[in-house]
Amino acid sequence: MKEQVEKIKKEIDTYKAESQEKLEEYRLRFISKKGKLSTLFNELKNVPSEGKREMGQVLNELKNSAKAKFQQLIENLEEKENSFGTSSIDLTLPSSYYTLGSAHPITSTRNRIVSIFEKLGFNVSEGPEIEDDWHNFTALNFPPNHPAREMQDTFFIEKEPDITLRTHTSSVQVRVMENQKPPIRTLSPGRVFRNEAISARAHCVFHQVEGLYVDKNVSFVDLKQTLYYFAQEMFGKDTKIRYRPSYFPFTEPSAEIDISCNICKGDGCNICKYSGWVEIAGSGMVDPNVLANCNIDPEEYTGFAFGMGIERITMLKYQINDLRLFTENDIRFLKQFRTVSS
Ligand code: 2NM
Repeated sequence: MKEQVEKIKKEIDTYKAESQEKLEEYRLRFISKKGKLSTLFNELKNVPSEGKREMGQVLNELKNSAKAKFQQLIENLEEKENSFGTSSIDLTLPSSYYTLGSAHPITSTRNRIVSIFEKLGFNVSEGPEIEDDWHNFTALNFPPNHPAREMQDTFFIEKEPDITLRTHTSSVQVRVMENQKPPIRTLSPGRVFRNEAISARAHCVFHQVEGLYVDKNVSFVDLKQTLYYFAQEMFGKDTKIRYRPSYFPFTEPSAEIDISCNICKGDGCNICKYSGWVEIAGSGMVDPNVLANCNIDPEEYTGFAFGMGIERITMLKYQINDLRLFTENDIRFLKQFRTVSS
């Protein structure tokens, strides 16, 4: 048995592993459960008892040095593979392909809108999606019998007639006005909910951005210039803008804002229904009642506000003709938007 030990010792001492395969071969041959050392340990029981102790020690030493040698072989091989020139890794091969995700078009439009208004000094305010009647309707000057307060238009929380899913993000701005003194320049992007059947043009969950500017001497001119700047930044320098009189409970006077159709450049197409203009937002001067409801003195301060649908802006910008595409998560649709969210 002694000769066997000597022979294996020599084999181990002279073993060289130039590759992973050789390294594995070493492990299998010497130190695995079926390796030569295990076999020797099994034979220990046949050694006469006077020599057993000594032989046990010899085998243990052999086992330790075999393991130490294994570590040494691993280190040598790693060093060899990492050293430039002799590396088994081919640095000239093309790198593996990264599949980067991309922002949802609604997210990138939201970010784009926010960054345009941030340049004008607007900050971002957010608020709850589940609202009370005061913040969603009453403070915003909706009369008690206004049709928007009906079940067909608004989602009410069951058995809680006072609690709704917000139908616009103006509710966030009521909270800002209640908690903050003018000057206020704030933008409220967020999800809103209306009780509507889903179609190519309507959805019960969609996204809005509302803007609010309250200070001394804020006028309709400020509103016009602000939204003109937005339209040009969002849709290009040759974008024209027009205002049509309208009505909202929370603004007086109120106006709807159209931009020149950026698809046909005013020549007429089915997006603008051959009018050359497309609607992008509603707006107006904040009704004095709304300011008073939020403890802002309407004698001292005036304000303008506007609201737009993020889906609508995205559809106009990318010529998307069906609102449902935004929520179906069809990867072929989403992959067309490579913009990474900022
Ligand atoms: C719109 C149109 C016009 C609006 C009003 C307010 C607030 F809180 F100041 F009263 N926020 N947003 C507003 C005004 C929203 O969306 C079509």
